[in-house]
Amino acid sequence: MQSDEKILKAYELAKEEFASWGVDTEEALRKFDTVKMSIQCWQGDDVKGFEPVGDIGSQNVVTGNYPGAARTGDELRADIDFAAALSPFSHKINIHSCYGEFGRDRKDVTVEDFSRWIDWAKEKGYGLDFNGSYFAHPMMNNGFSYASLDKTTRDYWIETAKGTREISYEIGKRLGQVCYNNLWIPDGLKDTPANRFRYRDVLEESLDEILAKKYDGEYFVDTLEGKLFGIGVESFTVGSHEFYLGYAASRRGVGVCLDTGHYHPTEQVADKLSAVVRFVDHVLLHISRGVRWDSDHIVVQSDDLTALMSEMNRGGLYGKVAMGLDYFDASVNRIAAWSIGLRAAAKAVLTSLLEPFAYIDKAELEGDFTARLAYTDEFKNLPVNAVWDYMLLKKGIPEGRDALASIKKYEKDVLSLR
Ligand code: RNT
Ligand code: ZN
Repeated sequence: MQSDEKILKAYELAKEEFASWGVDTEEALRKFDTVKMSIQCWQGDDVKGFEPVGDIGSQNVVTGNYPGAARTGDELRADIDFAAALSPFSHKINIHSCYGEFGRDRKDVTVEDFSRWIDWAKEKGYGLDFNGSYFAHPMMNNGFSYASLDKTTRDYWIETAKGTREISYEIGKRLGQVCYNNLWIPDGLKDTPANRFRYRDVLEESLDEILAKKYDGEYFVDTLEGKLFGIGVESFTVGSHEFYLGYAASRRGVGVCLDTGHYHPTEQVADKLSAVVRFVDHVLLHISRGVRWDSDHIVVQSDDLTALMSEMNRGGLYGKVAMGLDYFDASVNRIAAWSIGLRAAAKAVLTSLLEPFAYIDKAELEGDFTARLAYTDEFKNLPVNAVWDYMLLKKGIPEGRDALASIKKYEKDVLSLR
């Protein structure tokens, strides 16, 4: 553990260094406190949820069987609390309709099935976000939900989706803050379809029906999450990025969710923000780490993540574009999985707030691309970590080594007894 004195000394030096670049570290820290990050509940139990559907194949492929997964709502909430305490963000918690606690099917759940989540969120000061679960269910029809050509299948999932909007709106109202209702469906084909138009006609019609009812935007936002491909649907995904982008851009009030694992591996979501936010009313980011494909690896520090947050800050998007983590890894301690991702995302946010952007912006305006490149590379070595340590100290959050030690202790005392 570093001594407080050392952290404070290093911070004073870093503060001077940033000031010499025209950056006020205190201002950056104040801004940091306005940024919210949604924690994906499903990292804690490998996207299983609490329905009595049995062990049915899922469209979300989870790797590993590390001991200690949460088995009940109370265990999952306790684990999330533990991870949240290791993160400097203010948090929302992102839940799925398969996490209702009274054993009802996801078509029949109402806001009451999530009352424990809501009471807990209220008590801890978290916001909540919501998703319909369109996977791992007997009514999935060869991997299709409301883009299915089969009417019975489609109708079941359309009703389910309508219900999730009702629930999200009620959650938002009860918590007095916006609840994002994210719609992601895995619907797609292993091999090349004969008629792509037919599937997309069906999806458009289903969405029109699902989204017909309007809700008060203060408490509720719809987002549609596209995807390039998934395991088993390599050739065609009905709800592609372009489909939802076009859909959302042509309807007021509908948003899109951009998941950083859902594009060709060399595409960067950082590059998409400035294009999307001008035409679509709401944007939600799912922060994930694809390794070769949408592999939902734990988020760690990377150039892509830094670029994404940098773009958020440069575009003034904090507070406008919502953010949540989205990955699931069962091969390591699940609490560590949350904490590593949260802390990596938080470091990227802090880095973005400390970036002496004016230097590169000015260089670009003046056509001095030499200076733009030189400064950009120089900024990578500014003493962000000294500000990070100071921020953790001020918030009473353990530094890296201590965070890991506390997770190991929780594993021994709590997780290993499950
Ligand atoms: C899947 C999507 C989706 C899910 C969660 C569980 O590729 O990213 O967001 O990960 O809803
Ligand atoms: Zn996602």
